[in-house]
Amino acid sequence: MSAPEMRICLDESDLDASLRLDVRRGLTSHPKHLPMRLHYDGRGSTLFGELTRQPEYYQTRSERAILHDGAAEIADALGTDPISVIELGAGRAEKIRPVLSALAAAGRLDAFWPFDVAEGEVKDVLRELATAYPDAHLGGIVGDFTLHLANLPDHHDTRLVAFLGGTFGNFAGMERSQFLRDLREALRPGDWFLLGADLVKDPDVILAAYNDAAGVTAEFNRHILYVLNHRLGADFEPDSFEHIALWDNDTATIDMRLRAMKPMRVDLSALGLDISFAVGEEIHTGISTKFMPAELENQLQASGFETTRWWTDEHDYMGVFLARA
Ligand code: AVJ
Repeated sequence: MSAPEMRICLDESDLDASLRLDVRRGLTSHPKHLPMRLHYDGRGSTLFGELTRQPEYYQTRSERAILHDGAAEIADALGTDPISVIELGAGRAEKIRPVLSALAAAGRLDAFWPFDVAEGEVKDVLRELATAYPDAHLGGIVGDFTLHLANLPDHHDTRLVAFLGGTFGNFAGMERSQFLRDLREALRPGDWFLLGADLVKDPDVILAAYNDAAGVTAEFNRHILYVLNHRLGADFEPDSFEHIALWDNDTATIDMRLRAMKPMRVDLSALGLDISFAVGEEIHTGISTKFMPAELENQLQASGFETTRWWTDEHDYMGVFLARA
């Protein structure tokens, strides 16, 4: 078996440069802010895994149930042609597996391409999948799906781009529309888009998912300060910041912050920055928007997709939408 093809759209120096730029820009803004992606280094990913196992965090288990129960229907809805699957933000490619297996069982899995920022993780998951899907062409894309969608592989068959886990909700409104337009632009008529999205529901259920009783979300949120200490030689005291998650009913959005519990001055030596915090001052660390199905279908159609079908779980907590370019 030849080594999987790798498309490298960014490398460690690019990641380091964007880290430094985003942190400098975010911590000298008013209000201060940091990009959510910085949470996900090794420990951050481990903490996130623990977070998804908290009883309050419904997203992962709800979407897993939808994809497990609906995989055969989704594969059928894709027609009868061989399919090349590309998963954006694939991680360990656990979320898409039921669909890969349903296509492989029907002899229709032509190729699978995990797309993620971490080259090592992409290579690891390709090694794992070579055993599970020996007849599929495997390749990896190392990139940022907000910048590198023009690099999607093209085996001249029908493509399915999957974007699961509710990460779509982390885009701000304009970014979301831009992402959908860029993706539609990168696809051919007849290609497919499989989108996992968190649905509007009782705000108490949503707030609990971002404030679990065990405090794992709080630890996950504070972890971004450990990342800055480690990567930029900062001297944040993470325990002097309180995890805050607010629900904005008008925008159907969870808004996460870290609130300073005392006045502080933080030295970010690698950036030559000295940042002060007044007591109560906050760092915005990310949003997570929830969707009404009809609203999401409208957004997809406005971006040049036709939504063909969508599936949900027994509680109507999450939605998996299949749209055709
Ligand atoms: C993995 C980005 C979808 O926004 O719900 C969970 C990340 N942050 N709790 C989300 C997260 C705090 C999660 N996503």
